[in-house]
Amino acid sequence: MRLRLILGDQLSEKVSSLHNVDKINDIVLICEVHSEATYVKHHKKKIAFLFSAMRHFAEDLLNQGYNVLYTKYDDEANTGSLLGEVKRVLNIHRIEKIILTKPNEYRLFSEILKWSKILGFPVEIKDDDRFLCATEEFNLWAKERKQIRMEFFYRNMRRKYSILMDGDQPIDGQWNFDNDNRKPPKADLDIPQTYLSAPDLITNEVLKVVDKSFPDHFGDLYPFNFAVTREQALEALEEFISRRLQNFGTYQDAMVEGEPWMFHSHISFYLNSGLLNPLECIKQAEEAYYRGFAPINAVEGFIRQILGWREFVRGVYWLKMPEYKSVNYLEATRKLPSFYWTGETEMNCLHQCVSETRENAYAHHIQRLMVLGNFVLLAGIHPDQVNEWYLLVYADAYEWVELPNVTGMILFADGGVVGSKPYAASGAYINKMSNYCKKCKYKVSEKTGPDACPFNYLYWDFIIRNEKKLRSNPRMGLIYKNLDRMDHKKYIAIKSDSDLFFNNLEKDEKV
Ligand code: FAD
Ligand code: DLZ
Ligand code: SF4
Repeated sequence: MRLRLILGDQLSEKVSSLHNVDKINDIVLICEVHSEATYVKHHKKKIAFLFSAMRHFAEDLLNQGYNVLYTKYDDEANTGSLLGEVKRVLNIHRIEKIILTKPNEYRLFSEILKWSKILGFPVEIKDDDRFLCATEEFNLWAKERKQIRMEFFYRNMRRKYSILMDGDQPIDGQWNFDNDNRKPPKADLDIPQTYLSAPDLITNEVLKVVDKSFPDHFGDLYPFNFAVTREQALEALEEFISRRLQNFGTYQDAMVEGEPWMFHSHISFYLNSGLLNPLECIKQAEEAYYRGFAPINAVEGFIRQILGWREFVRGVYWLKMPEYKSVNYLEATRKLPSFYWTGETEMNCLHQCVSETRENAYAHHIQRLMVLGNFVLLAGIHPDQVNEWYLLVYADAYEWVELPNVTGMILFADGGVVGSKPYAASGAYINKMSNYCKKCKYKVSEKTGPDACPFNYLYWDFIIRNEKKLRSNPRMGLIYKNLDRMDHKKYIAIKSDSDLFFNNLEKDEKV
């Protein structure tokens, strides 16, 4: 008899820990535990989503004849930790071996590596083959290069899986159609509603538990409409393909007040927890292109996110951990402003993005990168503070994907592993790609002074502050030429506006 432990983000019958399972004799253990629910204070919706998805998955396995042991969060005997729950099973059943799929976070992986010694039991950790690029394969690819870049990794992955390929060339003659994917939002965009699923009995029970047990966690628990089963997640995917994929590329970078979901897919929660498999999402999008249902810029753009970015950041995570967690190339030191929790700021773009994050446990990529991320980069917030925030506010957040996006993509704290230069931008970018500035107290057209958009002077303050580290970056040359030509009066105004802004931030005054 073997004990097969399934973690909350491994909810797939095809997960490697279930390979060659003996349905009758082996025990499948799934448990809701305090340690995993609180290692950061996850958004309430994230906990509710995972607990409900775990319960539905366990029920599904039971119906198929598996021998499932399930620990509910409020079970009296619940020890509160994965190790404690495993020990409870070992005390009662004659187990020969524990089998699990490698956890996707370094923290838990290193803990579990010690189990065999602690328990005096064999523990077999199998690779997570739900990803399309094995960590060894990524490490080999990275080792052969002085510098790793997502674009070249992605081309290899397209070839490997023969996705959107014509022989060994990309179809339509281009690997990447990003130039067509930067349209600002039109005024009369007709944006379809996101997938909504009504809570059933299981979900309602979970919602009560979360409401009662995690009152001090961030975020709104209600309304709760996530998919919680594989069938529902497949419906969500199908809705995306049929209703939003056509416009995914064109408006990929656009932001509209009151429209948190735009034309994105909203499947990251389901992919990262195992309800959806990455290749099936890629294949469905590819098929939509071949059926003439969606244009190449949309389909290629969507596929690049999953086959390219998602696999690339996971590769970087395992390549660079554990050192990656403590890098701080730009030596950022400030603490995260309180408005990242409350949304109380006069900067309308940040107010909108924080409020939507609190309501939905979701923000789309450009909100995460160019509004929320841009601000913490320009303001020099310490990477630990930023990482903690991103890891707990989003329902799709796990360290393997969150850390490279935060430390690498938004903060440039890795000195250029994930991106070749910082994604710093002034208010002009946000104004071009959104309608947020229209209702803002600040004026995006003003560069300095009390009414000026803070992104405008903070952008130059960032460039000045980090000159030593960034001037030699070939992609920053033009920016530093502009700085050299800057009028002295403007330079002084930028410095004094920024100092005043940071002083107010420090005093926790409303900015
Ligand atoms: P779409 O825009 O529809 O994209 C489709 C899929 O592509 C996503 O579901 C996701 O699986 C994948 N994808 C897209 N961009 C990325 C990326 N940069 N890295 C990895 N996968 C990507 N994604 C997470 O899944 N978890 C996180 O914790 C997370 N944290 C992020 C933090 C920051 C600072 C930034 C800039 C990005 C982060 N992302 C994260 C990536 C991306 O923003 C989300 O995957 C995306 O917003 C999820 O929404 P969607 O499913 O509608 O995505
Ligand atoms: C995120 C999460 C939460 C909130 N709760 C649980 C849980 O109670 N039980 C569990 O097995 N997993 C949970 N998870 C997911 C784990 O944190 C995740 O498996 C690790 O972080 C590795 O990616
Ligand atoms: Fe944001 Fe500046 Fe626009 Fe206000 S003016 S919404 S702060 S970019």
